[in-house]
Amino acid sequence: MLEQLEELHTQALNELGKIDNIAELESWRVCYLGKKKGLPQILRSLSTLSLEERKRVGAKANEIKKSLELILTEKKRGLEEASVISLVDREKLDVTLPGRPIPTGRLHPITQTLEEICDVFKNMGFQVVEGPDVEWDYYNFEALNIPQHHPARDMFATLWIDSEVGEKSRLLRTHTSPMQIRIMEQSRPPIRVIVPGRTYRYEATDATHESMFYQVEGLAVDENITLANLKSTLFEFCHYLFGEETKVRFRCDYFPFVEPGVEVAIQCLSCHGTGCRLCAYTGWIEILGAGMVHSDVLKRVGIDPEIYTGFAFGLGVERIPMLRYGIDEIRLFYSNDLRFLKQF
Ligand code: FA5
Repeated sequence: MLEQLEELHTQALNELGKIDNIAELESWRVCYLGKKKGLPQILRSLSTLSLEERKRVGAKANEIKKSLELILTEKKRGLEEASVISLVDREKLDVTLPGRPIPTGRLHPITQTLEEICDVFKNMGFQVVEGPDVEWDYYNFEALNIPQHHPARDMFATLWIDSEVGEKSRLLRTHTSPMQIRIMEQSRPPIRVIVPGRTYRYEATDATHESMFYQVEGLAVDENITLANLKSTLFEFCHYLFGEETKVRFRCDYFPFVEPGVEVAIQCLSCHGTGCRLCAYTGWIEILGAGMVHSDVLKRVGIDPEIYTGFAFGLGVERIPMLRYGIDEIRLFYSNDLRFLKQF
């Protein structure tokens, strides 16, 4: 039996030498030191021996057991250390490598322009308000002196939501001017507001026309407001945005909800007035329509035109970055081409 123990000891040590991971080491432990196999099994058969032999074999078996337990602990520690070292090695960080840049978002050029426009008017004392994209026929047309069958409806090719005709028909607002009515219904003079927002028209697109575009509406109602106030406000705005030297053209125009009506254009910054694709070879780019609020409009919202007067304007937003950066194609703003958008 002593020989049997020696053999077991040698075999255990040989096998242990070949082990290089924790899972195999555990199998080895079960095999040689586990309760059912190996040494403990041999120790259980001691009862068949004489007292003398039992003492000797028992002492030897305990000695081997202790030696195997000791060597098992050492081997386990060694393997654990090796696995930590290899993990550290695999996950090692090279702190000298350059960091990965975090891609940051940016504001769309039209959003940037809207913010800039709002800032200019805020500095002049205007308040910013917003209105609904889906509008009633009443606000978009009727209340602005454009009743059913009025030829001015042709100026605004409309995307209708409801098919029935009448004040209660819904549409996608063709301009931000309906907000003039909503604001004057809700507040009394003095009024100074601007309304940035999306507008929609059912029209074929070209280099300077989109079917969805932004406008900023302006409205000022108070005592003694004159056309001179409108002109100075708009000139101030244009010079601030495009530079003091920029030529601004102020001409008569017709809109049923203002009297008189004007149109404001900027000399094309791309060709300096000689004519190019951006200005449709006219030398000028129209950026807004404006005028003095019509007395009928004031009466309709309960403001006395004998006491109060007002001016209003509606500015096309896309035309501004087009002029400033020489962009000759409005559709680029909404075609989601990152090569274009990343330049702003
Ligand atoms: C109007 O929309 C009037 N509501 C403006 C107004 C407001 C007049 C207050 C009087 C008082 P108009 O249709 O001209 O007007 O449009 C105003 C501006 O919007 C134009 O000068 C132009 O810069 C821009 N615009 C018009 N149609 C388009 C389009 N399809 N695509 C891009 N911009 C456009």
